[in-house]
Amino acid sequence: MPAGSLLLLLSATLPAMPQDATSRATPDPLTAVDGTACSDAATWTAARRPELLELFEQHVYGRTPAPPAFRCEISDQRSALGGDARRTRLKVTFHGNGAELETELLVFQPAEHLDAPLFLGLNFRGNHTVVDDPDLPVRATPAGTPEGLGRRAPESDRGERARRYPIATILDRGFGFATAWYGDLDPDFDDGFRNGLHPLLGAGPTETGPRAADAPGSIAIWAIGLSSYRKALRVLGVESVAVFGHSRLGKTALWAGALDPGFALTISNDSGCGGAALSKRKQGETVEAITRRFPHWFCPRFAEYAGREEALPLDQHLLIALMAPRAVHVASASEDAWADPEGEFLAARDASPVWGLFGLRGIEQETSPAVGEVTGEQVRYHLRAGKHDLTGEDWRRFLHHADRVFYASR
Ligand code: GTR
Repeated sequence: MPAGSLLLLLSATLPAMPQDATSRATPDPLTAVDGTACSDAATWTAARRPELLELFEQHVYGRTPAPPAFRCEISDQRSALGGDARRTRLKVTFHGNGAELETELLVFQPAEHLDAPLFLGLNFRGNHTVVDDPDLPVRATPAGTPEGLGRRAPESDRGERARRYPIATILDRGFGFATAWYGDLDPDFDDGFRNGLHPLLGAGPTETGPRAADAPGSIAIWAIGLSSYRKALRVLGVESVAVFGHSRLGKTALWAGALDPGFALTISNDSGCGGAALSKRKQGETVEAITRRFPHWFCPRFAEYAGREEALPLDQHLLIALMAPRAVHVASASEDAWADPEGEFLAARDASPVWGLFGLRGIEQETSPAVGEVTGEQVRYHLRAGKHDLTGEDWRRFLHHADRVFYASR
């Protein structure tokens, strides 16, 4: 019997598969807006990639301002982790439009391998929360709120988030680690875009009326900051960088990876709506829910799709596709329904055909791996048991993937 008839017979006799497993996210990553089929890597890169970037700029994150000017200064460099690491506090001062913004990048490098590839990501509560180190200044505010701004965080915050960042293990595995507080780049509340990098980039409030529908939100600014930090790391001899982020910072890592081909590996952890999860499924957090609570993360136009996701001319699998042919890793947690783990898997799966054009393998299985399992190659997905969080198990998967990307011969 020809394969086609078998398929027909099967579909006639079996109950319908759940829609997720059979249907593909739309639009098709390989068909350009004008209908051109992109059947080779060169056509995809020349025709499809730029229009996808443009779609995300217009409808989700906002247009990307020119990269900000910055200067770097090593404010403190010393041995750490019992001599196994060199720890650097790099002062990165952005300037533009007559203003300056001072930020700090905290960098750990294996002492014997200073040009090691490195994981770069933003953190939620300040560099002093990432590691318990009495020599680090407590300089971030307790939370990105108007009330918190300018208020010093308590000493007890030191190392408060260290469990999320297994720095010693990361270094032991031959990688560096760098992080900066996201609130330095743009405080995480809606202030009309007067603070953070927005005014320096000419992306602040307008005198003449409402912001343009495609004016960049906070995710865009955090992503641009990550790209600047990647470049700043060259001062310390680092050339190969993986960008990572959890939750809203996972959304940010994806947009940073999409914008900046300098990131060899992009890691999204539990990024959910506006990150790796498909918007049109409307599972967990919806466009309405996210733009109501966090309008400042996105460009104003994204809110127009609240309750009408089907009208979006894109979906988040196309954001993942923008990483091609570089490596991308999407991680979900089984109890994190708000981030729609299934929608994150489907987006990674449906981005994967783009890697095929480059002779690379993405995710080939139709259905999500079981809890505790991983799937895929250059596009990889894992589903951890448990809640919305960044855990040792997530890092074990990221390190394994980074081994393949940066140390293929290991
Ligand atoms: C939630 C938000 C999510 C996610 C999360 C986080 O409140 O709904 O989109 O970004 O915050 O960043 O922790």
